[in-house]
Amino acid sequence: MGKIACITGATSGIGYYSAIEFAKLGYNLIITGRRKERLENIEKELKENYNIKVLSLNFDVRERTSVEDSLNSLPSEWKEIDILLNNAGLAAGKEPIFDGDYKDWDQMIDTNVKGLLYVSRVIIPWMKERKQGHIINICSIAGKEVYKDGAVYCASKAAVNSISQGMRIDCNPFNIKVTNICPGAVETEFSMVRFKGDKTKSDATYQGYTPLTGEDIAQTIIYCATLPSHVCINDLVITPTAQANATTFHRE
Ligand code: NDP
Ligand code: 8X3
Repeated sequence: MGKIACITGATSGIGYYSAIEFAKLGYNLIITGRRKERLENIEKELKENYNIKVLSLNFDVRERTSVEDSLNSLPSEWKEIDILLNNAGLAAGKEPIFDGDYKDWDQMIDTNVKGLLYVSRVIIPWMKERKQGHIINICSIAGKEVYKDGAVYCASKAAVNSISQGMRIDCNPFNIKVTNICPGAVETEFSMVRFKGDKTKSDATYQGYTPLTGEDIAQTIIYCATLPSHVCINDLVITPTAQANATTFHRE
């Protein structure tokens, strides 16, 4: 049935734009997210605009049983997944560790780390069986460097960084590529989620410079996904030109 990409967190931002870029290349898509109506609208949009098949799976990556039941219920032809884009994730809150909210910590660790593992645990054996596949994990520059008031988000992404390395080693005998992508500032719903709807704080994140867009990261993902079969980008850090590292921005 042609190539298949499975994208977690396709209801907005990087995941949404990646779905569009993969659709342009003719990939059939499995798209996931918690917001059911959005997911269904995106499924409709993709089917109308591109000549591809789309399946939407509405689950929370933190709920292991839902992840397993949902993915395992896929028809067998849909299990032949070529690309797994582990993108679903978030930051919740930004404060010193001693003021941190337990619920935010749980949400970040459960989503960014455990959710990514739950999805991968189901899909990797299918890739292993077919001796082909490409896992693209959306990490962050926060997985490479720690910044003030971001200890737990940074730790969750440092875990993704390590998991990507471990996956690459374990999947190495099975012709499975693993790419870890670490973006700096990308203007999506990310900051509105992090600051819990505080638009002033969210807007301030992107003030005085041109941030990356979801499309920029989607195109980078496509670059990694379309290289010859013997070439694998292992690790890629991408920032706006105005961002030198996790904390240094040139703002006008
Ligand atoms: P968005 O908030 O726009 O998108 C996040 C996506 O993740 C949404 O589709 C959301 O879907 C999904 N998601 C969040 N929690 C869950 C959950 N528990 N179960 C299922 N899906 C979930 O942000 P981005 O596009 O920016 O973020 C995508 C990834 O990129 C994240 O992993 C983020 O950490 C990472 N990243 C972002 C950067 C940035 O500056 N924006 C920079 C570096 C990395 P729904 O709410 O429908 O469930
Ligand atoms: C998102 C980028 O710098 O806000 O992962 O952590 S940052």
